[in-house]
Amino acid sequence: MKKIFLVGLLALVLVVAGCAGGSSVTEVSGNLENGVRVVQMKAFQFGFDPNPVVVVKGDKVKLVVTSTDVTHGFSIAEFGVNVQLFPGRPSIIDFTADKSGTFIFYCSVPCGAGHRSMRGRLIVK
Ligand SMILES: [Cu+2]
Repeated sequence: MKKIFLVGLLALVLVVAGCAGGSSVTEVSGNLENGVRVVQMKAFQFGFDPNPVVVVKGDKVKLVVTSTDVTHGFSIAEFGVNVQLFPGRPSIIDFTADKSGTFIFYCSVPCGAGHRSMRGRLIVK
């Protein structure tokens, strides 16, 4: 009985969270500039902004990622991306979003206690 209550409560929390998140989750990130989707991003201990990053399948994507604190990395295995991010110096990451789905991007440079949780989602829709 208690378990059923907990499952019900969890479902309610998820519904409420889903409504609160609203359409922003599926809104395409950044701006189209000369046919390239440009997304300015920040990396910090321990996360990325924006998160998720949303693009459209077929987009030529240019991520401009700047660390606001220490040296981080930025990696998306499925798109062959792995670069270092130096504090205050934008790194430019170009790739074509040629497959749809949800992909994890993550910090690839040990940066402190929360390094393992420093990740986000790239949604290609
Ligand atoms: Cu890290």
